[in-house]
Amino acid sequence: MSLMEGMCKIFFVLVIVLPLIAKQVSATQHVVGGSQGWEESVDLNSWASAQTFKVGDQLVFKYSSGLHSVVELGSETAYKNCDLGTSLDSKNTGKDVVKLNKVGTRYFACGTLGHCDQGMKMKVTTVAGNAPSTPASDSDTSAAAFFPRYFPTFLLFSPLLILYFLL
Ligand SMILES: [Cu+2]
Repeated sequence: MSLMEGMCKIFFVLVIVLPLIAKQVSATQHVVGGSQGWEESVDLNSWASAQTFKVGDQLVFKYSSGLHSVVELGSETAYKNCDLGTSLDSKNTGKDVVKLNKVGTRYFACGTLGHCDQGMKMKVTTVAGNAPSTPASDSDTSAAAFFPRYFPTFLLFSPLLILYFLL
């Protein structure tokens, strides 16, 4: 194998194979409320319950800046009572990104007077990165659960690998 050939193969792996692997395991961006965005008219908790939020994913709140805002609340009680006074964080750019960096439940509400009471609030539960959306027992986190998840990737790569060794 010539040096040129070797370099071509390395180039192939770096440019074609690695980005595909990276894409497969990359985080998901969830646009809150779907196409309508962070709006009073959207049933935000219905939207949220249809999603699977994994550690590393991001929430993107899209709305008209000045009309709404995003306030993160620290507890279920604050969430239930729309107690915005004890907020953990507040954003108002109209395109706010929140990273879901750990497993657990987080609470968001609109900071505009009256909006939270009208139902503009949402609860988000984040699960572990490679776990299914329902809590898994220890046996489920083994190769048996891992393999089906990554099987499409293997299928995708096998022709590429065969091609690679034939070249
Ligand atoms: Cu609002």
